[in-house]
Amino acid sequence: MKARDEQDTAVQFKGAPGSPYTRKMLALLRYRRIPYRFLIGGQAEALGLPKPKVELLPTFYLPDGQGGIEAVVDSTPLIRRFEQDYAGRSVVPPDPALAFIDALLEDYADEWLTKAMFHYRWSYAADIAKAGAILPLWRNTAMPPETHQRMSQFFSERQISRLYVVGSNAVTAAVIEASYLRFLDLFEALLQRQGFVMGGRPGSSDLGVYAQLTQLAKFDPTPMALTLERAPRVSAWVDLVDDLSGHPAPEDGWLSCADARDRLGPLLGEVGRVYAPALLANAKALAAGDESWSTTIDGQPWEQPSFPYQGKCLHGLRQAHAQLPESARQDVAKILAGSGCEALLT
Ligand SMILES: N[C@@H](CCC(=O)N[C@@H](CS)C(=O)NCC(=O)O)C(=O)O
Repeated sequence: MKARDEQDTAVQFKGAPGSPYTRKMLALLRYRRIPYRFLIGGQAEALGLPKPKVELLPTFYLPDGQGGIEAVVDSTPLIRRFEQDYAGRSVVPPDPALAFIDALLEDYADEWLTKAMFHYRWSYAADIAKAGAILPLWRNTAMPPETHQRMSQFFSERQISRLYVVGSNAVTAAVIEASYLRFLDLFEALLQRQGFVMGGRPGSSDLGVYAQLTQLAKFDPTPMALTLERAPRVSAWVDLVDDLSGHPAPEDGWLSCADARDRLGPLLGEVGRVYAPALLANAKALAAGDESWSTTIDGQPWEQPSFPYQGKCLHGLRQAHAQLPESARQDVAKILAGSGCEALLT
């Protein structure tokens, strides 16, 4: 009888190991000990599950409140929905100021670090060859060789043609790579002081960072070699976060607001150096109706198409900041002072 109940209560979702946001949610479900059913390839369709409005991985199949099932995408709001739906082992710090910093760093990982992930995977021959070979097989390891060949080619060409979407191009490549190396140095230094971005237990920012590192540090040959050589602790950390279902999640494990500036200041400085100017220039272009924009990031030229989703990210951060109690806004101001991230909030 028990097996049937667990099957019914398990949250169902579709994803792929090569999708960083899929890995983000897998790590969340394991850490929070939420039973899940992981669907790959065409399994969701075979089960007659609904299609999401925007086909993105991961896709969750959740109650729609009218007795039906709806297809839901986007890891950041999903993490917050599961904070409501499931009790215990929260990944959102109880301190509102720290929760805001956690959300900002999650966004940096989801929307900036992912540029390095996509750039390295579809810019270098060794990385293109490996991703092209493996990604289709993660949908179905039993596919015939000719199908595999065809899908490898199709997938590689499609993704290479979409590099411009994340802003990876000849102008920006050096900025992206330099930013990733700085991130590695900063995170390697932080891991010598604490086990997670959010202190002694993981926050949603840890899941965001882990998500991109599952590819950058553990799959794509070029950044993987760079990461191992330059940041062995970062490489080791990814393996630990793969499955934190056994982590004690101590109530007093969260980083204190008092320590946040000292511990997270350098990383927030990197966010202010690269992600804040990108978000602001993108928002300005969207407001003006421009299809693309150019600006200076890290003292170098940057140009890319306008990205409506990142307009929503900035709006979401500003809204979350505006809803903070006055004392928490003051704490946030202290933590962000001089990082360059303050510009996001004015
Ligand atoms: N903001 C979304 C991003 C999801 C996303 O972009 N997923 C990628 C795979 S990692 C995807 O489905 N891309 C569209 C495609 O490749 O067609 C999240 O956090 O879940």
